[in-house]
Amino acid sequence: QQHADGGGKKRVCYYYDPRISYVDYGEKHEMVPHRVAMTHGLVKSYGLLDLMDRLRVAPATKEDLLLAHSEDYLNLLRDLTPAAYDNDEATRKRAAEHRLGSVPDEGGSGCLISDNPVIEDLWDYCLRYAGGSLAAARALASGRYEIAINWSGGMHHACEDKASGFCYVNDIVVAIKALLVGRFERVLYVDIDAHHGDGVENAFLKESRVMTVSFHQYDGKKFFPRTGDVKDVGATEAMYRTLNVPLDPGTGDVRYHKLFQPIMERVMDVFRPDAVVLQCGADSLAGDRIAGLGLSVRGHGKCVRFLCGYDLPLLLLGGGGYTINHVASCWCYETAVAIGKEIPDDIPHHEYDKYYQSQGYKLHYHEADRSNGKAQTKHMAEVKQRVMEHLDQLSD
Ligand code: V1S
Ligand code: CA
Ligand code: ZN
Repeated sequence: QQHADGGGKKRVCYYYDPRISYVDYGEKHEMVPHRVAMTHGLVKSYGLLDLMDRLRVAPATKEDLLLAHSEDYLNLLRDLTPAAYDNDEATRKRAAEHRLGSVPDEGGSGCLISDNPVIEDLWDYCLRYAGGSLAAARALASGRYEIAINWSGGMHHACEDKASGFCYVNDIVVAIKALLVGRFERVLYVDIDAHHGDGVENAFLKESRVMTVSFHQYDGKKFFPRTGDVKDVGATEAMYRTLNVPLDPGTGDVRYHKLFQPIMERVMDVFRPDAVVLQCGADSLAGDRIAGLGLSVRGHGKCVRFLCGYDLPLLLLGGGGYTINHVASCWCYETAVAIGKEIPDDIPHHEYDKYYQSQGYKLHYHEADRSNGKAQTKHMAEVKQRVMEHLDQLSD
């Protein structure tokens, strides 16, 4: 049951490792880890660090990552350096087998820009962001905290032996497995990133103790990773414990929540999780550089507030988000939602405040509505009906 007040004060812990924010995917790449330092700067400037505990933990180990990945793939990630990649043909071939480095486009465009580049300190980066999510999961399992946050996690596309969509290791799968061995019988995974949470979905397709629900942009199989059709509901052993909610480009707050709230209420009723993991990818915000959904910071945060309203341990993770000032505004606001503290719209003076000039130094920026009214309403009603029918199967 939801709390009537949508939450109240909870014990919150937070992971931030400054080393992650120096990671460089390359000049033309859209993934900018510095956005996590900007989020931290904003969180600090609003005084939120005093209202939660900071998790200071060692990076994950290779053994931890074996919860989600093959040993062969982890050995490659550990040993791969830009120098070996540039100078050795055999290394390039092996990397390509695991979708690392410049893989020619499927369409044959000849484009050599890589989704998953071989970057400096790749292994250290993986161990640190996964270590944060693992520590956060363990903090929840210890019972000391009700909410745990790692904005540098949420890398939902990585597969058992392949990188995908800017994600090298899947910290979410590692964290969920830690929750399952910790003390939780059933774990619910909710993914509000604009992309389909395919890596997490695939990892738990046959696991009836985990339910995965992804809301994502979906336009006729053109948008990465081209999966997540409403008809995809998982394998026989755990049928209907996979839910996909495809959304039209331009979907804004009102339409999003016409689906999110009733679907999540029903999921909570029929699955009755013991813990919840929420991937808060901020590329579902209006004005993102690569995705086309239209949530406001309040609309995105409403998903967090809604799930905080249940009396369940909650793990909040980052994910996508490519307009970095919007991302930092959103994750700072959601940190405040988790703590149960109202924060003013005016961004305080701090070391990164110049990044917010284009949004008038306000947390709640405004973007033009790009939605296409009627067509969307009809399609969304159909999606909602299909998803509710799947949930009826689970309740039988
Ligand atoms: N959409 C998109 C997009 N843009 C890029 C990209 C742009 C510039 C670069 F320098 C490098 C890559 N790649 C993509 C997508 C992957 C999106 C990943 C989203 C990740 C997440 O937000 O869900 C979670 C962190 N990749 C593709 O569309 C694949 C290609 C088909 C096109 C791009 N080229 C580089 C690879 C093949
Ligand atoms: Ca999603
Ligand atoms: Zn995304």
